Amino acid sequence: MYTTARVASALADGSPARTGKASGNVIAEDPEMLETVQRNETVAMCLATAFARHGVTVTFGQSLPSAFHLAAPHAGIEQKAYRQENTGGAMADGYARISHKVGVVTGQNGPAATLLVAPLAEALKASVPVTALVQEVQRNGMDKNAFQEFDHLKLFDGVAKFVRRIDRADRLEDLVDMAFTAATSGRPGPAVLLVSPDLLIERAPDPSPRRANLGTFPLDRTAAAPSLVDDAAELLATAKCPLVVAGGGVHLSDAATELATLQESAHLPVATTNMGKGSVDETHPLSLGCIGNYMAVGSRTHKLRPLVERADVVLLVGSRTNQNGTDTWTLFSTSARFIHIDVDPIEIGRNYEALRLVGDAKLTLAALAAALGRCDLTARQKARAGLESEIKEGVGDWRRTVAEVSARDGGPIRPERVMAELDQRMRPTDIAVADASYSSIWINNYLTARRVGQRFLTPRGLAGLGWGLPLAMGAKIAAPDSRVICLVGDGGFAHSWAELETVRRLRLPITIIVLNNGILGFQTHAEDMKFGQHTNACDFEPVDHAGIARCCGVHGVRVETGDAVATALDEALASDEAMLIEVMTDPTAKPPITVFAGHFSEPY
Ligand SMILES: Cc1ncc(C[n+]2csc(CCOP(=O)(O)OP(=O)(O)O)c2C)c(N)n1
Ligand SMILES: [Mg+2]
Repeated sequence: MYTTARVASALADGSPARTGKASGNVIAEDPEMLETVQRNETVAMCLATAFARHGVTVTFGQSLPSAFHLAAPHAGIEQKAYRQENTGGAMADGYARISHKVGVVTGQNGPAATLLVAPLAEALKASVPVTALVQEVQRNGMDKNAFQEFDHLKLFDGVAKFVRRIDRADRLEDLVDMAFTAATSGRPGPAVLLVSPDLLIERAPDPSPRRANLGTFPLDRTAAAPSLVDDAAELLATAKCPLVVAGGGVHLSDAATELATLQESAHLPVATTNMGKGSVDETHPLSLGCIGNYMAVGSRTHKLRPLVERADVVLLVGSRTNQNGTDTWTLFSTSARFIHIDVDPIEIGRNYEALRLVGDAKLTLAALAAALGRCDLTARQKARAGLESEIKEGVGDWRRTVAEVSARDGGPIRPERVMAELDQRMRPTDIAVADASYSSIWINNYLTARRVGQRFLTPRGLAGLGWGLPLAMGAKIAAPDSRVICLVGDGGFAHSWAELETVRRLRLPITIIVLNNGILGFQTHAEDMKFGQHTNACDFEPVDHAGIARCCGVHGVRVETGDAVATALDEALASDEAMLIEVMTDPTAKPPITVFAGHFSEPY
């Protein structure tokens, strides 16, 4: 039997193993071990094969655990190498959101593991199944302050649904299956598997009888009780002014088609939250657009707020009813009745007591549409024309309000101009991705979902800066045939611009638009509003983002006037390579955030 500890030490950090020999390449010095590794008869191969069984074809990694990554290609799994773990985790997140498969990120123990906390936290809050495979120190070094040893079980406890260490080869597949089940079942979310490098190069155990693919979500679909669905249908059919609010759970459940059927057949107006953007076609006459914390003048839904506020029956679908999605819980009438479809029972009634439809959105919406089909829908039919003209008038009013700013030539450029040019060019199959801060609002307020189920990715789990670019990279890897457009602010982009080299290396033809207003915009304006001044963190020295792109081998151009935006966009969207457009924007421009009303003249 070979001494796996020596090998593990060598693989863990590249330092020479304490073998007494000068070389750190100890596998090569041990013929039996070398043969096992080279023949791929290792636990690492067994782990890769188990991941492949769950449909994993891509991991986001940086070499470690090395034995896993060296074995994985033999199981059909390709490593997409990131430069930094924060962004690697967000790439896995973007990949999962688009592919409906588990996103896998891998990383080293200690410092690398700590950097995975942030992306897993976002994935937990946004209900995205990401599995992190994290290296442990070798088993005989545990609890001895081994190099980069850290208590990973505790570290990940608050950001994952499931955290386990694989200690024995013969339990490996059991734990892998539990991790994938945790990630994809119920309310999806992150799972973490910890594994020591010395275990990975042991000889593989006997083959496991496990055959299931547990790597797509939702894993299990359960519908709400039929009698409750009938009650909900009756409430909606007889309401004076019903409203559907679609959250991110609609996308997670792949339920957009069922929602569209409900909207059309029961004549129901549908608004979405940020995460639910695209779950309905926004060119449909009964689609309001996004509602939440940006409904001031300049918002598509500004004039539609009365329609939301007078709703007497609100159907919430896959929503956390969080602060932004409800404009700090002020959007709905206190006398409204709620029906809430959600796979997570704890979300139902958290903020609005509701008729509880615990279940998968797809199945439950289909059942609800069928139940409504058995109801008398005369009231709904009668109300439809009035609703459609109210929505048309509201959206028309918005377009007139923002027409001038959206057409402004010259500089500094207004983001509304950029969005107007982009919206004209968006295809139904395009995926738009934004970073946190204003970028999320620019895309969700100004781009139009042109089909049922179009995707707009925003890091709204925690609204962290730096997610935009890696989410877009993951999305592009998941959907290579879709054009992916990524909008980021200059502050947020600084969190992740190191990945431009990765964009180049992985040959990801995405369009990156950096809105360079030279400030932490949202932060600045929020402080100005609250304190009449802002701190010295808010203003940047000039940065040449197009130059940074070019230095990393990515085509970069700077645009300084509104009339030059179209040409740059056309070039980027037609290119089969990545391109970064740096847009020099007006630092006073603000999206229509409701709490700004009264503090800045509208539209801002
Ligand atoms: C990781 C992280 N750090 C800090 C914040 C707080 N924050 C929210 S918006 C914002 C300003 C973002 O500036 P920028 O990315 O340039 O976008 P802009 O608002 O200027 O368009 C900050 C610092 C955050 N959301 N996430
Ligand atoms: Mg900025």
